[in-house]
Amino acid sequence: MKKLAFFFTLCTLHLTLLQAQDNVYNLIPFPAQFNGGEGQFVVNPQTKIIVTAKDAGLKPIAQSLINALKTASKLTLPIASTATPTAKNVIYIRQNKALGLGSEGYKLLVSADRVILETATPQGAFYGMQTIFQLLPTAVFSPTPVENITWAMPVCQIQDKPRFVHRGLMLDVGRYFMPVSFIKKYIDLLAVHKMNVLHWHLTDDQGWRIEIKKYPKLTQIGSKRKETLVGQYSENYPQKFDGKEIGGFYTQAEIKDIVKYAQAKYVTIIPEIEMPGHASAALAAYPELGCEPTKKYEVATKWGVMTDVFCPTEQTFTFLQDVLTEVIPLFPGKYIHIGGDECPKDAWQKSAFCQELIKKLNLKDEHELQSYFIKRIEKFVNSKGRAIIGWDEILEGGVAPNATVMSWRGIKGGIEAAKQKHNVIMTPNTYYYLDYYQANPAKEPLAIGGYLPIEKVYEYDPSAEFSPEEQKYILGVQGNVWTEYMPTPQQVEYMTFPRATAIAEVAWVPSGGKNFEDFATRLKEHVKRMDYLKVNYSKRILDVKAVTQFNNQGQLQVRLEKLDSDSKIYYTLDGKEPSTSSTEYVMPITLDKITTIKAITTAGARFEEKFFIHRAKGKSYTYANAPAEGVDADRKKLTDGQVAQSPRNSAEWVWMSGKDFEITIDLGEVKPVTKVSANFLKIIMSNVFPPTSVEIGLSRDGENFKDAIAQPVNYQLEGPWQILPVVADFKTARARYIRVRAKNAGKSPSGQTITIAMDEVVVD
Ligand code: TNX
Repeated sequence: MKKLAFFFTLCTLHLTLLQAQDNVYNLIPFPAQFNGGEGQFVVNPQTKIIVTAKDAGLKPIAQSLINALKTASKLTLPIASTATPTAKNVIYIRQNKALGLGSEGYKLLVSADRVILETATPQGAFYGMQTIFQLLPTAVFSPTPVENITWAMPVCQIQDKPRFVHRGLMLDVGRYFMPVSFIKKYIDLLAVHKMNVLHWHLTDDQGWRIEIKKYPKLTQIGSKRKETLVGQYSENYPQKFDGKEIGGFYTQAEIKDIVKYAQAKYVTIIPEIEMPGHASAALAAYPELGCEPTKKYEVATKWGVMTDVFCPTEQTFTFLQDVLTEVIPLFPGKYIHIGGDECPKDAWQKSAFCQELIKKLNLKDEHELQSYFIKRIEKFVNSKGRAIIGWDEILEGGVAPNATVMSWRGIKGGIEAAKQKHNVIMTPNTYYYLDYYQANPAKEPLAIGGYLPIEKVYEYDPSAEFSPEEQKYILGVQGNVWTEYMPTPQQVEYMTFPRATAIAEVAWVPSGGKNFEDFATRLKEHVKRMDYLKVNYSKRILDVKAVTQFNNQGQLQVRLEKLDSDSKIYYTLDGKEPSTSSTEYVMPITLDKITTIKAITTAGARFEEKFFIHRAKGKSYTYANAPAEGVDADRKKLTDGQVAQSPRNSAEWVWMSGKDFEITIDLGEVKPVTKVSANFLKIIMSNVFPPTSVEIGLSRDGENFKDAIAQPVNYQLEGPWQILPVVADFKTARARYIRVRAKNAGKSPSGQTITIAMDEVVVD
């Protein structure tokens, strides 16, 4: 919530706050230059929109306001074509070529008498209009009339333009086809956020989704897979498939329609045709394009990196050039994305043809062969007046001369490309992979992995670690939405928003102009716009999160945190449902026994979590065999009071590969011990096996362990992954040291090294 006084001195800020009627500006992305004011411009039945004859090109922008107000307020504003400088109660939209805010910038003045939107181009006017929508009451986004609203805009002065020219989202329709209506909705949402690129990932191992007239089998065969893996790669043993055919593709007519739709919203669509890897679907249709033409290629039914890739034969180049010859005219933008990522070289290594070619072209290895491949395609695309974009792997073996690089494996590819004076688009998986979890994986719908909460997405600075010279090559940023685990548009919306809203702000506001707390407060109003637009965004923005810590007396304290600063938290510790008459949360809660904290917030969120207080909590322990470096680096995970609830939170577990898992906990003094338990994982597909047996022993001196209880761990090999508890009941023993020894079974039935995963040793 940027307030009237945001840029004033502290003293003025104080005075204005006292007036209690501050204007509130919930603008996202927040404008580059902004001054608030007092009072408001009220839209009423007499309000006119002015667009003069010379600016007729801006009429569609004016019309969008008329339409929205007509729908939400039943007001029908007329467009007038003559303007007098002193006219009141008008919204005047006009072109000003000398504005100096670039082709996407605009200037907006809202006073009590009139609103003036000035821009050099219709695109700038479009963005100015998005700001007008956000200044109006949120109900202007309503698809049905809303009563009892004053349709007013708070007074302000704005001069705005984006930081980056590329502000995008990538949508993967290769893994799951998404209907045309949804692609249009996605474009609408990009535009609402002043984003201007849809990178459309149209082909992958699991589906080819664009009609190519010369090669009908691409869609007849390549757009359909016979079934899909159930759950994650390792979730079931053996892996399970759903037996349901998945298909779908876009005809060229549909694509033209979508491109036209996007143009009206100033969204450029960059098509991606993957090569030389991620080609299983194409090879299923045309096996002669692979290095083993007699192989039975199939449209892939599971996820991951496949070894079925295009063979760099003349036949393949002819095919790809024919495909591009049909693709290029459909998409009027400058760029064609040719993929280039994750191309295993196995098939090329085994192929006599490839090895010959490497020799003939005097290449060093298969990486240089890939580089030759991409350079040849680039030449072709350039000859059609277009430029290529490729994933950062195209740097390996030498980057094609005019290529733009998309840095996805972190930021190093981007920096490397900029050093070589190539343009870059930053889409690092470390910040912008919207297929990663955005909240606790144990409570979220299945996702690919990782953990990227919105605050981390927001925090990313695209120019970090680039030198000032290298920064000039950054075209912009983009969130990537890979859909392996997003079979429906609803799930895509859930994963994309509101994290993409954070990306939109990073892409737009000047360097150094962001503030997460302020953003989070504005976002609370912004999601109401999303409600009107029927977007299934993640409500995690409202969530309460618990962070545990120990005070200096060694007591466990729970801190309740939330992203927005102006809602309040009320909680109970006795299991009762909380209400606004429960205790208000003001400081960390100290716990001395196993407790369930239940909380609500005035923003409508609910929270519930059980905290395990046990005798070993916060106590130190030692390993007989240290786990791999970086795993449990602080030696805290096994006694931190947080009991991992799901194998998906891999960071909560301690993994020990190829060895017995043995720890000794020191309670600090001899204490009564009645029960000791620990959890182990079974993930057969990943060679994570429970121990063959677990021995839990007690000692007073750390040397002589008595009363050891050894237990076999029983489980079934087949079935889904599992958490297996082991409990040793000591009734009335006393001890200072507790030793847990879990025996590694050695080799799996298929001869692989076994990993043991354990979490929280709970001592009662
Ligand atoms: C890597 S990012 C891929 C995609 C996957 C994604 C999953 C990139 C260029 N390739 O094929 O869908 O990881 O996060």
